[in-house]
Amino acid sequence: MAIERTLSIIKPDAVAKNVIGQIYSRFETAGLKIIAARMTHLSRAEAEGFYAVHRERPFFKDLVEFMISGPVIIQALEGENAIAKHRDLMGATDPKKAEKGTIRADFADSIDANAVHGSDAAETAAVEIAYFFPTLNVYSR
Ligand code: RTP
Ligand code: MG
Repeated sequence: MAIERTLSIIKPDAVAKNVIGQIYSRFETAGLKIIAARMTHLSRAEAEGFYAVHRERPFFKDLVEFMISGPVIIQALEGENAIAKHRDLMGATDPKKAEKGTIRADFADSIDANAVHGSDAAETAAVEIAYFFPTLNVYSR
């Protein structure tokens, strides 16, 4: 299986719930290494740029408002099959539909406040990692 990288965000609701460590622990248990990380409060322009693919969707405005409502933690994860593995850990977009034991089932409140983001494909992962870590120094271990 290929070693991949993916972009992960712990969204403002999960940061506010004080579950950063619990979410990081799930990444580590699943064999995903945190190879870059930073905490930031996104500007409106940063959030709009990140979610540009969703610009025409009805939920875009609410999504941007939510993502700038408080600090987030952004990380690049690396591991075997990292993109799909991370999405399995997250669970379905709507926490009501997320499988038991997933991050969204355990920590998310709604489809808007859904705790985490994860890249959905190799191409988007590369773009998203470069968006937030333009000068990524990878600490391979
Ligand atoms: P993400 O990008 O955050 O990892 O989540 P995802 O792939 O599961 O969902 P996506 O379709 O990419 O949508 C991005 C985020 O927009 C919000 N959303 N709201 N109200 C709605 O119908 C709706 N649909 C999506 C969610 O916060 C979702 O994570
Ligand atoms: Mg998505």
